[in-house]
Amino acid sequence: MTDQDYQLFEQRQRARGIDVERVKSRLKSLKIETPSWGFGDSGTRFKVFRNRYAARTPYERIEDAAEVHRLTGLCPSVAIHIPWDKTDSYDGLRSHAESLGVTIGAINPNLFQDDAYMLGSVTNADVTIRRKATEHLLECVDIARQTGSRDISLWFADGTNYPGQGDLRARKTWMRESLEEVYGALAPGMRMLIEYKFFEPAFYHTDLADWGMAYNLACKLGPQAQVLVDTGHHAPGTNVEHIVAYLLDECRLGGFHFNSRKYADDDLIVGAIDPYELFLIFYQIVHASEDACADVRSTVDNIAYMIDQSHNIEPKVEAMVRSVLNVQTQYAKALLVDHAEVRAAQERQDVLGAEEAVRKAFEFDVGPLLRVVREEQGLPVDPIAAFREGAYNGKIKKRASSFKG
Ligand code: PSV
Ligand code: MN
Ligand code: MN
Repeated sequence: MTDQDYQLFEQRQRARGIDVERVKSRLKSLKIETPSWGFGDSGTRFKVFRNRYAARTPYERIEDAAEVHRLTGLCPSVAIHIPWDKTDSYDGLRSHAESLGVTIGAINPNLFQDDAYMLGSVTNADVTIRRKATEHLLECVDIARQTGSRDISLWFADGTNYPGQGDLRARKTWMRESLEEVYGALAPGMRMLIEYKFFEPAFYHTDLADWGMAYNLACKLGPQAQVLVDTGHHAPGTNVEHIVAYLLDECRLGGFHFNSRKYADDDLIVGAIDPYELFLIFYQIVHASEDACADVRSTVDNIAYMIDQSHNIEPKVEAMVRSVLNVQTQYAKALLVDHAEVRAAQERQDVLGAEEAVRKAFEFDVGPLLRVVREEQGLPVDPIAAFREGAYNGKIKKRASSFKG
């Protein structure tokens, strides 16, 4: 790739009326949160293949996250999972993160690991288990205060495997009661992000099966409750970008958990299987960022972009770098859509003209653009190569000496 490639790119985009400097500045402000659990040995329903270089403590997981940020400039915060990242001193964890140039992001409670939750957490028919679950959520709000986190990110494994196993409407009420209490404990400015999933680990029903249920709950709770879209949590064929557009229009889209799925909740590298879907999600976001309504624009500004992937066979830091670069690439392409061209085609009811106007942005090679953006930010032009050759890779290799396979 040469400067000529970039010059050509810039000329072509200028000729289309795209403000390339604005595209660059929007790319420079993209922030994607990485998950601590993606750096340790965790995840997958079948088997965890232990990785000899995986981070072993919350502190090391934050160090890996900081390395991803150092390489890409895209990941200034890291989400933590409680109790996986439990520590005696959240102040200490916070200072550790800040000393490495990152902050602690969303707090993810864990309501699926304890034996007590086998038949549900906040929806359990046993009031003492519901209480335990609510107390854990309140503990996470308290942790968020200490870490300076804005978002509490909620995913529930709650559901049933058989008709009649649970009272679906009672469970709905119990979940709302629990979340109302937790909502009441949020500090001003904090948000509760509500994630849905249509199956797994329960298979007959899940208590928050889709975006509509999460949306309804968020509306009942209040403006600090928002919906979190995990791209892996939909039935095949679901139009995820439509859900995104709908929630944006209702000012209830709080964030994303990015990953790719082929059959189930695979936690594969985002953009690896269906980059066009990711592009179309960003197309909706970029379009909404120009909305006439200030509340819609502000919803866009506050979207928490997060990765939710636990790599099981991939080298962890590299897989995370690949993931955030894939997100950046599709965002860059979405920034090249000429919305006036799309609108004009829509107005003349030109179906294929409109489709072409969107798709052509996807087909541009944004490699030269991203290279220049990285150069201007003083970042490695090829972050994966920089990681492979860098000192940090050597450092994590030393973890192997204490590896007990
Ligand atoms: C399980 O499906 C899951 O992947 C959810 O998406 C959560 O966000 C994540 O685990 C972390 O708890
Ligand atoms: Mn998720
Ligand atoms: Mn998931």
